[in-house]
Amino acid sequence: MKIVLLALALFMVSSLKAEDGYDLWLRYHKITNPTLLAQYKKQIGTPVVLGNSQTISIIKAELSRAFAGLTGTSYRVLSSLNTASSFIAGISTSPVISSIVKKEELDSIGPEGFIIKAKPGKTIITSNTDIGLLYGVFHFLRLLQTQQPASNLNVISSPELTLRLLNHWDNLNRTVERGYAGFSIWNWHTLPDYIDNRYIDYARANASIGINGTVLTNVNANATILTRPYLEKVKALADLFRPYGIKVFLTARFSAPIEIGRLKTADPLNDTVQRWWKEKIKEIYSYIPDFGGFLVKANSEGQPGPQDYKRTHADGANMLADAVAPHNGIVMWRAFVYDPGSNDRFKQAYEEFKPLDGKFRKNVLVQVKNGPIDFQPREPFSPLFGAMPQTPLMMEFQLTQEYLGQGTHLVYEAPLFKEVLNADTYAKGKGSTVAKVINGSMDNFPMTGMAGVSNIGNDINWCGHPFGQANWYTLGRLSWDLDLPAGQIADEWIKQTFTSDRKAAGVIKNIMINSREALVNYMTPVGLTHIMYNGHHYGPMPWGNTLNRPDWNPVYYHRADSFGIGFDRTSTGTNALAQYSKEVQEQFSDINKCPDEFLLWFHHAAWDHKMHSGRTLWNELCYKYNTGVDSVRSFIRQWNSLENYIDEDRFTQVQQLLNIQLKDAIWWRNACLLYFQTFSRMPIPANYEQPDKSLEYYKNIRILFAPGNAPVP
Ligand code: BDP
Repeated sequence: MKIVLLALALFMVSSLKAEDGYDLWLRYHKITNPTLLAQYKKQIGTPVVLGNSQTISIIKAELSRAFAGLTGTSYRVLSSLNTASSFIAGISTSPVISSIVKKEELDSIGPEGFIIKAKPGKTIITSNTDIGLLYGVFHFLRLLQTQQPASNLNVISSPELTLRLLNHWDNLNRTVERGYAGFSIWNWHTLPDYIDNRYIDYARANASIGINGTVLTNVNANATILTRPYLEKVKALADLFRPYGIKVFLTARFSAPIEIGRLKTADPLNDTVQRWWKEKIKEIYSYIPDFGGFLVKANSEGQPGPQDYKRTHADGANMLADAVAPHNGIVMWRAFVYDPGSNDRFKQAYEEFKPLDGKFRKNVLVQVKNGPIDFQPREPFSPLFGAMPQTPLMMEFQLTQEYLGQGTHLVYEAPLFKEVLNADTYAKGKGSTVAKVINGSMDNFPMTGMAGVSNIGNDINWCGHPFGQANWYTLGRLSWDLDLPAGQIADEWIKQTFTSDRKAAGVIKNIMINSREALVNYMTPVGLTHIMYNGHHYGPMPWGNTLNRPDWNPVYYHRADSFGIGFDRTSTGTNALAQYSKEVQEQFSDINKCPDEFLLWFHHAAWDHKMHSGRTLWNELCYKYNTGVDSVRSFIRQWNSLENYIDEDRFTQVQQLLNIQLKDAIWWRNACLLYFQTFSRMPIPANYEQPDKSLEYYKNIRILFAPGNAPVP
């Protein structure tokens, strides 16, 4: 008996081929459950894909590849119907489809939606366009890969947001600002002549999760991208991406008319400047007829912008919007601004943008980071959401984990994203969630969007950390359907990426779902924020106080002193809370009612302040920092239990990274508690691990070359 079990275990281990992660969630491994396999084979039967276009060819190739992988049998995907056709994909105009799918159903799904109907032995996938069909096919393949029943389906699906975009912070020299997965995948040097296969796999991966646009270049923009040789390179990418439904966007450096146009000014109200942009944009569209438009970072962190000429953000955005409008282009104008003069960085975006509500052209969206500061482990929602009813606001999330352990910490971000989307702005009474602002339903905007700052690089597995892929996956799935629960997205991703073994998938999910809170606990519990190392933001530096701008220094954010810790944003402090609606203010303004996890965001609380947990604030900090470390220990134990379920390469890779994460979590805990203790003068309760090094030791740690801290080109 023992020998049989051993043989079985050995077989399981050796049957797991080493994987490098390149295939992402599109692995199409063979279905091992015989009942399901038989059912799928019956549904596939003789497959046919109707139509004729580049996208249709892509669909056929994907189906052949997927069906062969999933069933272990090769299929020829036919182009025309015959009596045996059992799997039919085609757009709605083909008669065989219109006889099965109702017109109202087709009308309801718009240009990108799809319909899947299946009964035993017959599957129909349809849509109004080839791109919708591609999405439908990928949805069907997702059902098979996640081992869902496929013989009785009635799926009618369309995207909730119109713009579902990746924002690459990629420089032309291939460094990636805040990139932790190697260099940029865009090889500008060899484009347009050399087409890396990775460009196509990138497009496939995005299409498989509904991402329909990509901003290729860094928000800290380089005007060179708008010159002819580079436009030829951009065109090559746009041509490749088009049949996958992906539009290309660029960042526009506001001073481009001076830098590459040899004008004396970039004043948006100057005729010559306006004309220059119109001509430049005409030129772009001559290369890329469906160019999406621009993403702009202006008058932020030293970037040029309309305020250099005493004009407003609206003046700047509208000038570009007018120039792209004749070509159906759009402008995404970022609200990430924080003037050095402001008394609270939290308030700046609202102060600059709220007065401009209603002043933007119809083809402008204002792109707002999820929180008021900067992609912290936990932030309250940005007060701009709900405050600009006459302006479509896009969500900007950060997939790359600049402040979340970068390429070495396992952090599944969907719980963070959901927390923000579900937050209630009360802008129009109870239930005015951020999701409803973003999806346009609250103020009736037809154009809506969500952007994820990309975590993709040229590492073999795309995202550096094998679990980084889950955050890319989340962006696509969530911008298609904001209601998708974080747990469901994780389930899908795990089954496609690692294993559909119930027990193993459950363990991985448990790690993922708890990972973000674990990170908050060992980095910035109780509402602490921005206490990372200067510049590259890797590791703790709560004592940081040497940078010129106060609001770049950690001490600005935590304000620890002998009385207590935290940033008073109530009426006795900077009154940033006043930017929220009354109901939101009420949740946070009373120090005794404010939820523990946001306490130090809004209050300067005494060290012995009584938390809801019953502990004093100091003891709560000790508790949370230790809980965070313990969580990582438990992730390691859980992961180690998966050795027989995951291929050796990825198993070992994640194992090693989790060990780094534990070292870092302990570093964070010890450094922060020792430092804050110099103010609280209270002991770390004896039931917790005591730091084994001194504060001086932690202060002397120098991380000089953390990745991603790319200088602006
Ligand atoms: C901050 C990053 C910086 C970006 C900036 C932005 O540290 O590298 O340029 O955001 O969003 O988080 O513009």
